[in-house]
Amino acid sequence: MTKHELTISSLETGELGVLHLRRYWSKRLLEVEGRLDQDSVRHEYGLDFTLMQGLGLGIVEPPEYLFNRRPSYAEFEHWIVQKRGGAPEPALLQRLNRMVRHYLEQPPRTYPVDDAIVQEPVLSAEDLAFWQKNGYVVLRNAVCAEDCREAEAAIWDFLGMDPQNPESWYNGNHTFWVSLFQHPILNKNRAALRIRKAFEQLWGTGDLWATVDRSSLNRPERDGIDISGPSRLHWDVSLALPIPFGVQGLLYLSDTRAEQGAFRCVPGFHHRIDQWLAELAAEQHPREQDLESLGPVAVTGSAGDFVLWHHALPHGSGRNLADYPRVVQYIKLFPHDYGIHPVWR
Ligand SMILES: O=C(O)CCC(=O)C(=O)O
Repeated sequence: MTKHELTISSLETGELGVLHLRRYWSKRLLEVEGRLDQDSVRHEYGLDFTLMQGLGLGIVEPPEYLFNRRPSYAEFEHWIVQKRGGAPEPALLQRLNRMVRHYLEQPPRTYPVDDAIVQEPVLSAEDLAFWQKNGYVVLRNAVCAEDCREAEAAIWDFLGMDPQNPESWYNGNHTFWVSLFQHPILNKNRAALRIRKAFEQLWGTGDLWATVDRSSLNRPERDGIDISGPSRLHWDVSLALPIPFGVQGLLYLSDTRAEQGAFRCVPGFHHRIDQWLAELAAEQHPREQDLESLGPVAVTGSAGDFVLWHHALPHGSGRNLADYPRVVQYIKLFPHDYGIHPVWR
């Protein structure tokens, strides 16, 4: 089948007036039919990503909806309004459209921006020194206990499980991830001021967008079966060089001990990843190496603590060998122009 040349430009809009949205819709529909020339649109990946996050939709549900329903553009816009409980308000619309134009006109920027001054910082000089050395840091009490409890309850409720009844944890077909996106308490946590400030400090800019990501509920292992999700160490970023600066994050919604499936990462690996990659033989795929031998550590925390890590660190969850699930919300704040590598390695 011949690949289709995209005819819709980023500047064409519909009722909502959101730049690039019509092109995004068109790309996904061509993709379903196997008619999208991926190479010609690779450079737009960061734009698609930011637009979907900025609209408060995330990157899981919109492609799913488009793939399954193949709607007209008007129907897609209607679905967006329903999902987010209204059209984007004027200030957001303006910010989104400014972002699209900037993305199309300006090359990516190098982060972190070192000379930026963040008002009322939340990470201390010691925290920042720890971050520099290890590539991760824990922001204590990022979210209050009540908001954690409410978010945890929303997740239990969504999964139809009872936190007090372990039998209910294993009844359905839940594995690890929780695809609950637009819940008000999850949105509230995404907007938590201390979390925003921490990301601002690390990126060196206040012009950040928040992801609308999944959550997870990591149950204790049962009958020796490992049900702990991404416990294999991995990266979520392309390993094509240069790897741009990037920060990921997770919020503990329940207290998490090391043996309770705590987050794990290899401290300091961001300093040596280039060298490590260079030393691999051509036939050695980096993602298939024995990453456990690199020395991961478990990062524990109380409900409300937020873990930030440099995306060049191999990381993953631990196996839950305790007696209560680990419940986590993933939150990442990022600038639209940090230069996601167009090639996946
Ligand atoms: O949940 C965790 O501890 C790890 C999450 C993870 O591996 C990821 O977000 O890529």
